[in-house]
Amino acid sequence: MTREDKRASLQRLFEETGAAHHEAFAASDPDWPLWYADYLKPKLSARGEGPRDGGQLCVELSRAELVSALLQAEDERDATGDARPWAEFYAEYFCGRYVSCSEERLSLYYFPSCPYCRRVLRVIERLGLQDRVELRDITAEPGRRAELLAARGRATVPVLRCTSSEADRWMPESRDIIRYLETRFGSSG
Ligand SMILES: N[C@@H](CCC(=O)N[C@@H](CS)C(=O)NCC(=O)O)C(=O)O
Repeated sequence: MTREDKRASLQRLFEETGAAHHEAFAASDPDWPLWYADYLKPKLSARGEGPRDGGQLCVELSRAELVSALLQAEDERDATGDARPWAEFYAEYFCGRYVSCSEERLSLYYFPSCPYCRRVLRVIERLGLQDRVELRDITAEPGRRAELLAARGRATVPVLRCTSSEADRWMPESRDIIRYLETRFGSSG
């Protein structure tokens, strides 16, 4: 499956989830992320085997992480005022965070005194990825900070940039980055 196939499939899955939720709750539901997470979790599983929905993401999300990601997607949609249909926005958001491409070049935007960055740097060292992940210190290289700002609208680090012929995606959140690196390059990956 190409990244675009996965994006389109995720969009269909979000649309399906929204419709199922609408059927279950005619009125608004303040706990919608919990309901969505329970509906989505088996269908998003990294190791799922469903012909249509299995293996959508490159990491296995817990229920709590899924709830958190749904809330963050909604927050980002609200903050950016993105006019696309919500399911399309969510699909792009989840793809950016959790779908990997083949033959990616990896670079980490960071600065040395940032504790979240240090957590990621320790994992890079532990997994022996020093030659695999290019380090881009945004305090030493203002051009790197400008790239980050242009791509994400904010200079918060760490961010792992994954570039391939298919896509150029920017993965924020130290937890996500660590899990991605461990899943892809660790002994259990
Ligand atoms: N939840 C984020 C927190 C990242 C964070 O707070 N980074 C700080 C540096 S330690 C930062 O970049 N602050 C500057 C900004 O947001 O512009 C993570 O775990 O990666």
